Amino acid sequence: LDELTSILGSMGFYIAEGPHIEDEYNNFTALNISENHPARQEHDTFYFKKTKGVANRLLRTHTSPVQIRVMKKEKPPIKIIAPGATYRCDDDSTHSPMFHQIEGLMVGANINMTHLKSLIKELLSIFFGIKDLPMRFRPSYFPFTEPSAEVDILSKEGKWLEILGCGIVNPIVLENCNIDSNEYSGLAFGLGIERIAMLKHGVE
Ligand code: 2NM
Repeated sequence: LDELTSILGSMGFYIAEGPHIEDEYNNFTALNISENHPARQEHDTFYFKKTKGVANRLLRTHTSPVQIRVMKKEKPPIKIIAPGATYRCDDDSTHSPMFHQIEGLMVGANINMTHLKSLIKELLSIFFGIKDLPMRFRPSYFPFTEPSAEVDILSKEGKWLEILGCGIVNPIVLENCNIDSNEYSGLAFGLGIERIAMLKHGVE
């Protein structure tokens, strides 16, 4: 967390924080994750008991609700990272019910895929300390970005390892936060800290 926040801080990103207890709107609805999306069902999300007249509360399943809160409150240009704990109702040898993420968000005029690609390449090259780190962008899908991509890096063993997800912020998400999508566009990325730490330090 410290290494990644320090690299991204030197690139001009500000740290944003938010509550770990969120509501369904900030965690799902604002992010264009529909009512019947699998991630919303009880098995992945820790829900609190429902209270009449109060929005349904849950433990945030990603740090994206922090970006939603910032976009609702601030005007572009926005350049933030949201590091912190996230929670999913998933517990086996490869899943921990609490883990950490860093997500980044940049909103401004004419932000596009070339900015996203150069930013990610710079970030991963510095973090892994490898110049010209072999990297590939694979087309992917997230409800909150369009287009979306997953990024792989080539390990010393010659295997491609999935390392992060990213994309251009879906205009629907900008509009949900009252940001004019004709005037502004955004890039976003998210990665899991435990996973990237294990890869860097060779932990199985
Ligand atoms: C990811 C992948 C792609 C993301 C999008 C946003 C927001 F709020 F701006 F829409 N926050 N984070 C994002 C985009 C996260 O994680 C794998």
